[in-house]
Amino acid sequence: MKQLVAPGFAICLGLAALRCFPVSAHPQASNWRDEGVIYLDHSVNAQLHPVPIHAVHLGDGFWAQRRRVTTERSLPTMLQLLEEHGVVDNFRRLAGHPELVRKGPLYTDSDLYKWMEAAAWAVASNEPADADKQKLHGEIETLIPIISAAQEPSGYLNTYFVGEKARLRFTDLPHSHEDYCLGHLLQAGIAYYRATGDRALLSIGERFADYIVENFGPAKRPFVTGHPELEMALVELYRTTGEAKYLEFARYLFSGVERDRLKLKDSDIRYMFSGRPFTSHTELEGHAVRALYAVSGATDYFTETGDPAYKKTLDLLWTDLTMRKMYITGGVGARVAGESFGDAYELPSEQAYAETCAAVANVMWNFRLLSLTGDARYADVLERALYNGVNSGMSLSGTLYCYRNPLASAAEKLRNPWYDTDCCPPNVERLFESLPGYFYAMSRDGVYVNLYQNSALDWRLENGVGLKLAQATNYPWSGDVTLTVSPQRRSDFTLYLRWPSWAATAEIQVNHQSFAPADSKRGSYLAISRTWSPGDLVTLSLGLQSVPTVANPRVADLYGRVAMQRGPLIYTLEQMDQSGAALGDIFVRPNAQVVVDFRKDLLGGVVVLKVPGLTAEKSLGDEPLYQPLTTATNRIKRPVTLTFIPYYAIGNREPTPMEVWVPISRFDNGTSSASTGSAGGTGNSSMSASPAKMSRRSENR
Ligand code: FUB
Ligand code: ZN
Repeated sequence: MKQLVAPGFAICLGLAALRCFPVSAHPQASNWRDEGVIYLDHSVNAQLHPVPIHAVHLGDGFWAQRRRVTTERSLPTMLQLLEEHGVVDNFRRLAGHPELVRKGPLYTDSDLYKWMEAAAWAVASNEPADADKQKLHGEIETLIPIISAAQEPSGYLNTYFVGEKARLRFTDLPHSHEDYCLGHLLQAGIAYYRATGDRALLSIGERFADYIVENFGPAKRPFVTGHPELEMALVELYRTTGEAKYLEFARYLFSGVERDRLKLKDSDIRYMFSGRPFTSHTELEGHAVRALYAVSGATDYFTETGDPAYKKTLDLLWTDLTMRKMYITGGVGARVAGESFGDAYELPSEQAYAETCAAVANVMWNFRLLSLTGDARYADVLERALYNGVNSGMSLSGTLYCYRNPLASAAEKLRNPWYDTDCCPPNVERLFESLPGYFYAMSRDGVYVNLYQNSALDWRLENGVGLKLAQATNYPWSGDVTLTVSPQRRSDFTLYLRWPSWAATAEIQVNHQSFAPADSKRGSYLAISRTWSPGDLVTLSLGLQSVPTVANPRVADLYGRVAMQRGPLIYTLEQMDQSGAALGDIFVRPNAQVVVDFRKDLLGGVVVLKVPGLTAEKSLGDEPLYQPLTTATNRIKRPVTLTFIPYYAIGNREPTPMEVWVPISRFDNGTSSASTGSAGGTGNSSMSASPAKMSRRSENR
């Protein structure tokens, strides 16, 4: 097979049926300050161009709070833990300290790289205090020479495969993680370059990438990514340097041609989600993080090349994820064994693996698909995973982390400061620190608001006209958003506002006049095309209701159960909030009136849902395992008020039984037959945009 790659020209695949696609031309010397988390300004197939992090200023609000904790608590404590567990010493050992012993599993290098990526995005952003930024910047600057000194003259860099183990390099590709560590090194180097213009870390990654490209390939030694990650990094490296060889190597990795030369086993191929042609996949299987990093990289590859076979496969796999294999939290990975996907509709709650890294990967994939297409359904999934399955991954204190994110638990201790496999903590950190780069994107005809958050955008339209957008909102507690649109001068463009699929209604006013966009439907972007003048005011009111949600009956574990969702947030019961009613004896009456209550004092300030329920008078633990249906339906129950908290806040007080999917009371037929107990709301129907002023109120669905 002949491969021709010339940026700006075409990529041609296959000798027999030669097909060529235009390849994006990424200029060699890009302007580092203009580059977003992923840099798509020159990507021929990208509909959206994410703005750089420094173009976004966060005001007080949900993500500002989470990011503040990340910068001020998580990053400092995590670096200390990485030091304590020898992760930095593993590099120092190769840099003049042979007396140090290598510690930890063979992929620890990647944990430090992820931390550095997170710190770099913090440095790139506007919110951290100068002192914090300087400290983080200084820490990266201190680490770079240590890493550099561990790099061999050939470019090879890995702290595990050294000395005695050097002979094992690239001999066990399915498990060695040399590729995975390089991927994270490149991503850290790119982030640091985009934050500071300093190529020092990037150059280290490039040298190792060059070593791989020079030594491996179709006519050289065979290579496969045992843990996909490198693909994404190589495409981003191509976008950053303009060097076509990196995109070409990504193509080689996706071609899956080395199965025979590497004697790969079928089980390895399934587990790795690589080693066979990417376009031959028909379902998501194997190790969840590997698979989702692979599809993210393939989306990047498609964004640059436009090979239609990739899009077809990506569509198939996305449908498989969202129709059959994703938790309601956006978490992914049903099985502990192999940290893997389960079969279709296999979504157990308590046994769920739902590794934080997999939810992070879900966000990364959907961000790429969103940028590729401008299709809001990807933003819906991104938002679901971000607010729930990723957000649960870090405690409110910023110092404890979930590795698994189950949807039910019998008081398991879910949060720990450190894991021997510490992949998840710095993964959440890098995502949170890069978040400002996700909120807005530019397109050829205007600007997209992907996520609602108190924030300001200070950037420019693609015709070069400066644009400021000021967004005021208390999202996700409120669905009201106000935007002040200020182009540098009167300009024609389109403002795209996302109508999340969870919102039944979306009302828009432009300068106090109702505005009805054409083709408006939930789960899409609402296009407001007009001549904008500085100071134009847009208000968006999203119908924010508590929505009892059921799963497809094919999910056996969830049949007869309901989860509460309000806006993008999934809710859960924790035992300690239920006034003594045992979680195992509880039924919810989902169609009864829900009362929302903003509790400033609770869990950093959350809206709780008070939902009428019933509890069995006698513990269900005393009932027989099997009994006639009529006996069961006649059991005596008494009314209780169930208090739901947002899922992301689980396990922040003490280990306690927890449950997202709650059995539905069969007595509930939509009419209120049982007392709502103490949940009786005030009936105040106006939800203030200010959480502080948000009092208890009833929500009718
Ligand atoms: O193998 C490296 C990381 O450790 C994976 O991404 C996680 O799933 C965990 O296995
Ligand atoms: Zn992880």
